[in-house]
Amino acid sequence: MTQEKTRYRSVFVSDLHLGAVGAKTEAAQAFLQSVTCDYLYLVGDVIDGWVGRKDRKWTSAHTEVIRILLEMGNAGCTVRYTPGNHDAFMRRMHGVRLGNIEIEHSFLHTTVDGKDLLVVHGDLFDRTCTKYQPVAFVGAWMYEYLGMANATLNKKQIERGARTVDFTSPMKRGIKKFIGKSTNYEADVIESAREDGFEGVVCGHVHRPQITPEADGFLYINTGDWVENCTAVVEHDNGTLELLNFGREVNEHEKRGAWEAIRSLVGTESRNDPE
Ligand SMILES: [Mn+2]
Repeated sequence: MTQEKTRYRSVFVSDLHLGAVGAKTEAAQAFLQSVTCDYLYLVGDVIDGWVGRKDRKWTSAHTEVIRILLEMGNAGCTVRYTPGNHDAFMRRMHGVRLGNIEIEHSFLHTTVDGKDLLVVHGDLFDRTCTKYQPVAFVGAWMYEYLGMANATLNKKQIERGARTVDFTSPMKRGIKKFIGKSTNYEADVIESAREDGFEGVVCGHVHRPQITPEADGFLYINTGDWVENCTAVVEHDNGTLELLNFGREVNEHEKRGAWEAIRSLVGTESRNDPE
């Protein structure tokens, strides 16, 4: 790739769900190829082992993302991978270091201006995943099959020369919203990280991207996902944390490097719903 890369000190991404039908893998790939950083945090649910087991679902695009991640490690970037519930099989590898790639249950990331952040996927704070796991499994399958039904419909729409539609987004958001709200997810994550002495937490899991400072300055950061929102959190060289949201209207980042190219891969449906 000849395109110039955008440099950040750190990049945080989660919920790529490689292997799942609805994953915006080409967009994730374009994003990862457009950045260079000292630290790349993979904040869980990178590979979808719940729905991606069947061979036909794993495409060369998914393999390509893995290749890019390995390449970033080889190029000197410290890649830190904290698995989530969909890639929980990777948890068995905690403590493993493969060159510049580290796998752990969670990480401490200290920003350049000295803020101690806990980096963790966050499913262990989601009671549907801990106490009511069958609910989480059913939710994941519904999520997946809605995506497949929509893809089938759109194939027919294209054959007929009609517009493609996305009827699943509101439903999928609804499922995620229900899971998040019913378990007080954010509050539990914040409370736990604060008690452990962190000044902020970077998590994923609920597909709700945000950087929200609490009243006491504690930072709640959710990296979002590459299924619904296409988001990443970056730390600039001066320590400023920023949420990049490729699923939203083009904003001041429009002119920055690969923004437009990634957006064109994200899809065209408008996303006004902040969740
Ligand atoms: Mn998750």
